[in-house]
Amino acid sequence: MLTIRKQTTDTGVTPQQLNREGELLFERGELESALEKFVHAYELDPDEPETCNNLAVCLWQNGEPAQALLLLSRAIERNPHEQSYIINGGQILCSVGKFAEAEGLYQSHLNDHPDDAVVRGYLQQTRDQARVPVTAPATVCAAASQGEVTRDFSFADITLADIPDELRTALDKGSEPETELQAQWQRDGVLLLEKFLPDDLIECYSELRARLKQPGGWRCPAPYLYYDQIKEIGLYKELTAMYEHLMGNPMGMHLNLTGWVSTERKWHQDRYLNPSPVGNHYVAVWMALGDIHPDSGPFEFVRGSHRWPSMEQDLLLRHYPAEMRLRDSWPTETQYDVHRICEEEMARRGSQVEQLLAKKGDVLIWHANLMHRGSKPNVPGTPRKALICHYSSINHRVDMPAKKLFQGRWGSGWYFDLTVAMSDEERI
Ligand SMILES: O=C(O)CCC(=O)C(=O)O
Ligand SMILES: [Fe+2]
Repeated sequence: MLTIRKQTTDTGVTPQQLNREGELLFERGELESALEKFVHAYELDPDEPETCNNLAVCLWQNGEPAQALLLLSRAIERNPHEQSYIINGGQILCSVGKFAEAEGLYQSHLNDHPDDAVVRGYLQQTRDQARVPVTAPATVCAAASQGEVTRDFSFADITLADIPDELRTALDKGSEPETELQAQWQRDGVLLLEKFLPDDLIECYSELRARLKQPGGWRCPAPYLYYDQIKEIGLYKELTAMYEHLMGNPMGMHLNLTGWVSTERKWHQDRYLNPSPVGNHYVAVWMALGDIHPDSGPFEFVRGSHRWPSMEQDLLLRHYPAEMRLRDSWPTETQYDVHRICEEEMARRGSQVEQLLAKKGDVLIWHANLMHRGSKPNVPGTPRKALICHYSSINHRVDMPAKKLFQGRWGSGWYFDLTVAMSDEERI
C-alpha cells in the first residue's frame, strides 16, 4: 500500500514538469516510474488538481480505488469544471460497482454543462452498464459466452481454446517439423539461440542507442523508421531466415522496445494486443546486447504456454466501458487485470516460470501466444541492455499496407513503412 508523505524539500523541478514526465511514462506502460513522478509532484504540492488526478489514475491501476477516489474528489473540488476529472471519477466509481454515484457525478456536471455530449455519453453508458449485460461483438466467435461488465473475469472468460485455422501457422496446425529447431518451436513456443548476434552488429546498434540519454529508450514505438542501425540488427539475415523457417511467411518489423531497463510489463500473451486477422502470424525477439543481471528484471516466460487458450481482444474489452477500445492506452489500463488472470491460470496449471539470464549476443524468439513478462527489477534502475523487436507476417498485416525491403550490411529483411512521429527531443 502506498503512503503519501508531505515533503517540503525543493529540487528545482516543478509539479508541472513531474506531471508531464509521469504522463509520458504512464503512456508507455511504465506505471511504477509514473507513480514515482506523481508522488514526487504531490509531495511538492498536494493541492495541485492535475497531480491529484494523475496520482488517482495510477492508484486505481494499482488496485487502490478508495485512495484514488479521495484524490479525485480533491481534484474536482479544486477544478470542478474539468471534464477529464469527472470522467475518471465516474469510471473509477463504475469499476467498483458504484453506478449510482457515477451517474450522480456525471449528472451534476451536466447540470452546469448541458451541452457536454461526451459526459452525456458516459452517463448513458453507465446507465446501460448498470442494468444490461453486455453482448459480444459480432466478430467474436459464436462460442464465446455472454458476460456482464465486470473486471472480475477469469482466464477462461477472455480466451479462445481454438483460433481459426487461417490465424495459425503451419507448425501451429501440427504440420510435421522438418528440423530440430522447428520441432522445438512447435513444442515450446520459444527458441533460445546462443551467441547469435555478431559483436560488430551489436556495437553498431549500441553505439547509437547509448547516445539517447533515456533509460526507457525511445518513446517512439518504431524508431527503426529513423535509424538504419535498428534495421540492421532487427533485420539481421540470420534472424530473418529463422523467422521464415519457423513461421512459413516473410516477417516484417513494426515495433521496437529500446529501454535499457525492464519494461515491467506484467504477464500476458502478445496476440490480443494486435488486430485479430494477424493471429499467430506474429513473432517477437529479445536480443541481449550485454550480459543480463538477475536483479535487472529479466524477461520471464512459461515454456509451452503458446498451446494454452489464446487471449482475445474483444473478449477482454467487453469487461470494460465501451470507449476503452478507443483509447490508445487500453493495453496499459487493462494490464493489471490481465496479469491477475494469467497468474491465476499459471497457478492452476502449476506452471514453471523460466527466467532469461541471457549473455551478450543471445537471442530469444517467442510465439505470439506465449505467456511472458518483463519482470520487476530487484534493484530498481539496474541496467538491462536489450533490444526487443516485434514482427508480423507481411501477408497477414492488413492494417499496415506499406512495406519495404531493407538491404543492409548484415543482410536484408522487411519492415512496415509506418507513419509514426518521433519528437525532436529524442532525435539523436
Ligand atoms: O520487457 C520484457 O522483457 C518483455 C516485453 C514484452 O512483453 C514484449 O516485448 O512483448
Ligand atoms: Fe509482450
